[in-house]
Amino acid sequence: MKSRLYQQLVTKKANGQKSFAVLIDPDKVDAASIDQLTGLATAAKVDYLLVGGSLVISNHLDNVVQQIKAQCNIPVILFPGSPSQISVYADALLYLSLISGRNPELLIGQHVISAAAVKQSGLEIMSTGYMVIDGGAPTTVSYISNASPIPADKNEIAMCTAMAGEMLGMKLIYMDAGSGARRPITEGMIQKVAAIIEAPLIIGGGITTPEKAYLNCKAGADVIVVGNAIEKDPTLIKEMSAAIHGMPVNTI
Ligand code: 1GP
Repeated sequence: MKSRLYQQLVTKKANGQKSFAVLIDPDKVDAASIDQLTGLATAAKVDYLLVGGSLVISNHLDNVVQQIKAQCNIPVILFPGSPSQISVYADALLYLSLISGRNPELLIGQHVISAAAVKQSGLEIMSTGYMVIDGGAPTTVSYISNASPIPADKNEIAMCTAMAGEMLGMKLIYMDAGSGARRPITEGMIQKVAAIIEAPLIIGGGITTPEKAYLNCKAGADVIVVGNAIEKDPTLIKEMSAAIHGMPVNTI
């Protein structure tokens, strides 16, 4: 099984190198905005482009991924809300199991249904313990998943959930306050979870400022995912990238 991007994440973690992933919602882009985003992302040295969302209505995932791949060399990682969101043109797939919830469909059910197609896709599969943390408002992921998020102040629950996911063999842990979360995940929770696991830790949901991205990295996040804030202001990519990579903005 392919493991290039996963190995890269492990090496970066060992070297204390942080990564910046921009989330692209296929419903919210067209040819012109993809063109602009890939240009800005390349210039800002974005590490990964995540493509997907909890609810994707449009039917042009393949086109979106192909256009991104034609315009830049940044690895494209699928972040699927459902088994239908697979494109063989991507580089890898976050194979998410919603370990913070108790909805069997999102823990294992949908995986069984899509397993053959996922294997045949030839994508690099990255098993990911996906943990939704309460972000202060119902988000699409919390509604669609029909599962309660982990309360924002229950660090112990987050720690034990991440530990269990890792011991079950999940290679990455993704803590997400949900797209557009009012309250992003606290540094306290990130710190506790990062200290107890070895797997690379992905953090996202409601990160709108470079300062917050920087603090999350300092607390132990390995990959910072930003979607909404960049949809609203794509030029934020540069400052976010500088903050995450620990470099002055003018050197990017
Ligand atoms: C959501 O973590 C991602 O799944 C990104 O969230 O859109 O709020 O940046 P935002």
